[in-house]
Amino acid sequence: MTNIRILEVRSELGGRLRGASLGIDAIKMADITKDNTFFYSVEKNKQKQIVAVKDFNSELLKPSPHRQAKYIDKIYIQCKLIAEATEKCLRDKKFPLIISGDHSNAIGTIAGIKNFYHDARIGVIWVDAHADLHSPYTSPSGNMHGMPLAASMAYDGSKEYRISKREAQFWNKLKYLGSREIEPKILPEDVVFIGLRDTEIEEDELIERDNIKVIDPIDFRSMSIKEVADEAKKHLAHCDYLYVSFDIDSLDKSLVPGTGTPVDSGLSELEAKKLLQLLLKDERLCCFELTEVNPLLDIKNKTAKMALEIIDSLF
Ligand SMILES: [Mn+2]
Repeated sequence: MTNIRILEVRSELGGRLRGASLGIDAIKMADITKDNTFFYSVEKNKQKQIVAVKDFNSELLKPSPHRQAKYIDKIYIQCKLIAEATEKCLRDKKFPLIISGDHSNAIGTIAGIKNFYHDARIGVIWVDAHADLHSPYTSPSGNMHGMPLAASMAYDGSKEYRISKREAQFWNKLKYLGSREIEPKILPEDVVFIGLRDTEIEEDELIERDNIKVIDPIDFRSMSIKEVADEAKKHLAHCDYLYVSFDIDSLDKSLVPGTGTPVDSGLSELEAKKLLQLLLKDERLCCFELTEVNPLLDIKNKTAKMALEIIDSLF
């Protein structure tokens, strides 16, 4: 793929542990040790570009007043900026390659895609150990990196926890950010999970109720990677465009110690590369996001090196 623009989105406001904002720079550090650096090759080619989106991570120095959706007010502003940058990228006919801090940023990415392709059906391939289907009403932690898909699908879930009026207002703003009407940006039949293996009951209920397609580790061990990619694409055959959201924790825990919530039984490096290569070949693919690399939790930059290897093999 040649005509790309890298969007650096450093926000880590939605994370549980600190450090995901440093993921992009750790990936760049891993790049510097190579002969043909990926980022330089992007920069020197005028067709390709790198753009940093403003972040609000300094807000983390103060506690958030929002218990059920930490920093939701700032995350809303952040996601608006991400949406604008993503939409501009598509308008400029550049492919957005988003390297992001924590996964809550994907609310902005999806809003930006929807802003640009407002009448189209957007298929989402969520390559992640987690479903990210929590809402402020169901989250035991209040960390918003567990909520981006719920926001994009306008899911509230079972209303287990009470939330404040301000939290409810901002949650509604996030749910409908990038949609013209008060309607979900993403429909349940337009989502495929790959590598999902660490969910909570509230999320399982939604997946079951709305029959969301899941290809879990048991499935991808019994299928070839090509069959996994084909099945995902077939399930989304009715969609006009595809967005792949790649959480580094979809890989096995042993390969990616530098991420907030590592889980075992994940993808191998080869499986991830092959899978993403096949998904990225689809002509409908309009955006790719890599997220949740956290060098503060890493061992000698292993996870950032892995992320770099994967991006380098794709673009
Ligand atoms: Mn995630």
